[in-house]
Order: sequence, then structure tokens, then C-alpha cells
Amino acid sequence: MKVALITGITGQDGSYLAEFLLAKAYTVHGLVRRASTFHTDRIDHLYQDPHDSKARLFLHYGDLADSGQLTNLFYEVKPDEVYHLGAQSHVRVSFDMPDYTGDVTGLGTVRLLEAIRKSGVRCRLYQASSSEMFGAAPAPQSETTPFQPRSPYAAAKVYAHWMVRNYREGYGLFACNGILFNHESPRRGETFVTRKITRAVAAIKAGRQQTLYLGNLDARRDWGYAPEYVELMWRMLQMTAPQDFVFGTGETHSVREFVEAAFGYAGLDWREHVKLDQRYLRPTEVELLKADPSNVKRQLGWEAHVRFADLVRIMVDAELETAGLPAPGEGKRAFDAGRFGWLRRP
Ligand code: NAP
Ligand code: G4F
Repeated sequence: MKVALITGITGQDGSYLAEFLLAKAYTVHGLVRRASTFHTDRIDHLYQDPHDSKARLFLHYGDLADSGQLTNLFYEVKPDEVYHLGAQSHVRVSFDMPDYTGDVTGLGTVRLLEAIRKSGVRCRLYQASSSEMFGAAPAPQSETTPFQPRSPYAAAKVYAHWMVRNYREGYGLFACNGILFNHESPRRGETFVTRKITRAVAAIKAGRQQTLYLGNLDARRDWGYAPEYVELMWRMLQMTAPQDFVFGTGETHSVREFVEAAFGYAGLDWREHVKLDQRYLRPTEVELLKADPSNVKRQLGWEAHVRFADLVRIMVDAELETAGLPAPGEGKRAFDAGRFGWLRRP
């Protein structure tokens, strides 16, 4: 039975990955930030009483800003596989908190690498790199596209990315960077644009909200479905040799297209509800992200199945259901027909 350690287990990807690995009979340990309130709602359905001898999910307080506890964790848990997903992951916030973002997202990765090296634990590492690192680089972006980061978040991720390669080459660590394009789900953080839009659609339908304030509607992203992406993280660590991969759908859509699709699916006219708020504009924007996923398809046989229209439907259906409203259900059908037997909750 393999042992995995996940940083960022309370986040969107961490929660799906924990679910996926538990279904594969892994023992899963997760790093959780201490807070004065509970914030484990994404993994509450996976909770197991640690006193139960059959328990396979264990949570540990710790912080990427604290190297001592990270190192202790490696001695204690001795993981076979480490999935490093913890980060200050919000691009807009990184402009307001550049040094904090550099500390947690950039240096936090180095603290983890050092914890592995100093503890001497032999494990494989997955690092959550990001398509945001491509920044101003022309699309489509692949493994060979040079990074041109345009935010403190992206610059911190570039640092983390290269440090992972450095430890791979310098210390022989089995470490892989997954350069993921945007991936979304009903568990996406509420302030990222897709979830902000789908939540607003449900609130407007329920009569609780009239207006949705957004920033740049022209930016284009390659949006995929998060559960598919966590499966690939695992597959990367099962390879015979470590390698970095780009993964995305290969399609690109504007924020405006997402808005149109989400409002339209719920029978609303977005023009009656969406307004610009300058606060959501960024000092520098990444205008166009579109993956070239040909390498991952060739080497790992991976290809995104859930495409833009189904992703929008999955997210809007989930939001309407949570609001106690009738949902068209097309997203649910796309989801049910999918390949996600391990998912216990969308
Ligand atoms: P997310 O939902 O924002 O989750 C981030 C996780 O990091 C949360 O569990 C958060 O804990 C944890 N965290 C934040 N600061 C921490 C600290 N100081 N110490 C320990 N843990 C900390 O992000 P996500 O969408 O799941 O993304 C997972 C990873 O992939 C991130 O590294 C992100 O940057 C990267 N990524 C995401 C995408 C995407 O489209 N989703 C694309 C490319 C790369 P709390 O719950 O306590 O906040
Ligand atoms: O949803 P977003 O905040 O995601 P963004 O900036 O692309 O970053 C996400 O994807 C990255 C991968 O490329 C990850 F590394 C990162 O951790 C995160 O998960 O914004 C998407 C687009 C941007 O162009 C933004 O300017 O939507 C635009 N946008 C327009 N109005 C907005 C809003 N974004 C947000 N968050 N809120 C708005 O009101």
C-alpha cells in the first residue's frame, strides 16, 4: 500500500486528488494550515476517524512558510509520493501581496525540496507548475515555450519550477513539473472567474443578486475539468523517469464566452447583469493561454474529455442544485457518462 503526502489538500485539486488516491487504496496524508475556523469542507466527505485502525486519511497542521514542521512531516510520514499543490494561487491577489506570494508559492517549494533532501526519504515529487508562467509567450504553449511571467504569482511559480528541475538534476530526485492550464470544477475557489460567474448565475436565478461585477472579459483561457487533471498528476509519478508535461485541452475561450455560455444555459441574458469593476483588472494581464497538449497525448495517451461547453454545464448545474433550484441537468449527464468512477461528490 503506497503512502502519499499532499500539500494543499484543502484546495480544489488537493481534494480531488485525495479522493482519487484513496480510491486507489493509498494512505493519504495532508498538510493543513492552522486556522481558527474549520476550512476542510472540500474534504469533509472523505473524513475518517484517525482512531479507526482502518483509517487511511490523516491531516497534519503545517505551513509552507515553516520548514521545521515540513521536515518533521517527512520523518513521520515517509511518503512514497508527494504532491505539492499548496500555494497562494490567486493571480490578482499576488499583485497586492507579492512578497507573501513569493514566500509561500516560491520559497515554500524550496522548503519542501529541502525537507525531502535533509530527511533522506526516498520519494517521488509532483510540483504544480502553471500555464500562467507562459505569460506573454505566443500560443499555443508547449513544454518548449520559454516562460514570460506577467505576475508575482507567475514569477514565483517559475522559481519553484526551476528549483524542482535543479533538485532533479543536482540530487537525482524523481521530481516532475506539471504545467497545468486552468482547470475548474464545482469545487473551484469562489473568487476565480469561472466559479464567480456560475455562483452569480445561481444567485441571480434565485433572486438573491442582480449584478455581477467582472474585470477583463477579453482574456482567453484553456479551461479544463479538474478531476481529469489530478488523474494525470498521479500518472506522471508512475513513469519510469521523471519528466515535465504541459496539460490542457488545446482549446481557448474568452471570459466573455464563458459568461455567455453560463448565463445562456440557465436561460438568462448576461447583458442585463454583467458590469465592469476596474478593481478586477490586473496591472499586467495574460491575454491568451492555449495548450499544445500533443506531447502528453503522445507519451501518456492523455487527452481532455470534458470540453468547454460540458464544463460550463457541470458547474452551472452544481450551483443551481446547491441553491435548491431546478437544473437543466445536461452537465450532470455529461458528468455521469464520464470516466470518474472514483468521484464520490462533484
Ligand atoms: P487552491 O484551491 O487555491 O488551493 C491551494 C491550497 O494551498 C489550499 O489547500 C490552501 O490552503 C493551500 N495553502 C495556501 N497557502 C498555504 C500555506 N502557506 N501553507 C500550506 N498550504 C497553503 O488551488 P488549486 O486550484 O487547487 O491549485 C492547486 C495548485 O495548482 C496550486 O499550486 C496552484 O497554484 C496550481 N495551479 C492551479 C491551476 C488551476 O487552474 N486550478 C492551474 C495551474 C496551476 P487553505 O485551504 O488553508 O487556503
Ligand atoms: O479565474 P482567474 O482568476 O484565473 P487565472 O488568473 O487564469 O489563474 C488561474 O489559472 C492559473 C493557470 O493558468 C493558475 F496557475 C492560477 O493558480 C489560477 O488557478 O482569471 C481568469 C481570467 C483572467 O484573465 C482575469 O483577468 O479572468 C479574468 N477576469 C475577469 N474578471 C477575472 C475577473 N478573474 C477573476 N478572478 N475575477 C474577476 O472578476
